[in-house]
Amino acid sequence: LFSAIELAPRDPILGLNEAFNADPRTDKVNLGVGVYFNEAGKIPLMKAVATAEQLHQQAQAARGYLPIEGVPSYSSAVQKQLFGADSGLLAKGLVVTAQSIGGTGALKLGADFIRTLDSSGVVAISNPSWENHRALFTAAGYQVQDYRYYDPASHGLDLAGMLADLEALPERSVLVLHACCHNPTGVDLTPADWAQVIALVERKQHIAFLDIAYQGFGDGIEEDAVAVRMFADSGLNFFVSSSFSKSFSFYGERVGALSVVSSSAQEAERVLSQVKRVIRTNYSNPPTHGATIVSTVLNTPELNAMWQQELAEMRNRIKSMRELMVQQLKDKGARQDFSFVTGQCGMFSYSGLSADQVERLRAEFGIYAVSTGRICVAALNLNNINAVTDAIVAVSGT
Ligand code: PLP
Ligand code: TYF
Repeated sequence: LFSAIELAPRDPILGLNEAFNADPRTDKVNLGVGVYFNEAGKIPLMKAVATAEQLHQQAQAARGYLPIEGVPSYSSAVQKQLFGADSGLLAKGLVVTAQSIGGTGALKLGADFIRTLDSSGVVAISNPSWENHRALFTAAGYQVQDYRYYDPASHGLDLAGMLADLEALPERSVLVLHACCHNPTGVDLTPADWAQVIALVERKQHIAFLDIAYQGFGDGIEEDAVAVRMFADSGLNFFVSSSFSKSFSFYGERVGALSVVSSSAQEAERVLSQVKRVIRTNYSNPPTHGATIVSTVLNTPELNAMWQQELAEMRNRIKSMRELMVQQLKDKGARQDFSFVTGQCGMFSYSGLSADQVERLRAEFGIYAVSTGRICVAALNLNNINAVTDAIVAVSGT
């Protein structure tokens, strides 16, 4: 049965993680995977999460099956975070939300549901994008194309290229749009840029699928929702995949959500029934623990405030690491100008380092980054940053 089966390629980023773990060097640094590490180099257990977990342990709750679409109080908290507590769409019942197995699960639910709609069958993802976008939509039966996004020369957005490529797609194509903190580049659209994208989506009848995996890592929870809020104001039907993996430091709990915006409450009810069908035929219903904890934190004012404070500290620590990195590289006489790094947003920086330079970082210094030059700024700390900037100067020349 399996004699002709081929070895599947490794996920480039998760494969890098395995290589890092197998590296015996004690001073190794992992800037590969997109995970937030605290100043001690550890994945934090947030205090708000630990408190909610204690409450749940004391409550000794039974573990019956959840509804197919998940914990109701979780979904309503997700909706408020994405669309705003005073959203007119929520008041009118236009948004339905299903709990999902992480943000990845939300993308897959959306992909499977959109296959049943009248779409072009083409999905457009940014060049570059999170690699799993391509793999996931290909596996779900779509033809995946790139749209221009990052301009290496300016280290910024190629808006004209992006708009031209979105324009050239067949009508009713699915557009995967990073709502904030673009992975891997750290380059985002401004509200004025989003307005142009929204007008184009409307004209071409494209199907927008906003992926928001880093809400709160850019400028703040509300600020990072600007794209979602602008799409909401446009009156378009669209999809949002969201995740608490990063913002709750909850990677292994797999807590995400798919939200769909419809034109009427009746339509929303029919849409939810179809999303539930996708869930039922995949895994029946979602797990209880993670979403219950997130719901408790978001719906308990003191825990919510505690969580927001912790998330702000994480966001600010990343920003200070960006600044220190740029300063150190300048002070150490790096030939390249790295000042663009402070303008990038979220966990990542597209550093401009070449694949050869990244390979030297790994081989000579035990510093792991993605071969595209993406580094996870959220993995830098005061103990490792000196070694990292020394090594970058060494491989990039002075
Ligand atoms: N979308 C983007 C852009 C991501 O970077 C990630 C990160 O893992 C995800 C989706 C998936 O998140 P999750 O780990 O919650 O599945
Ligand atoms: O881009 C990253 O590093 C994170 C983590 O298949 C990740 O989003 C990477 C690859 C993958 C799943 C998660």
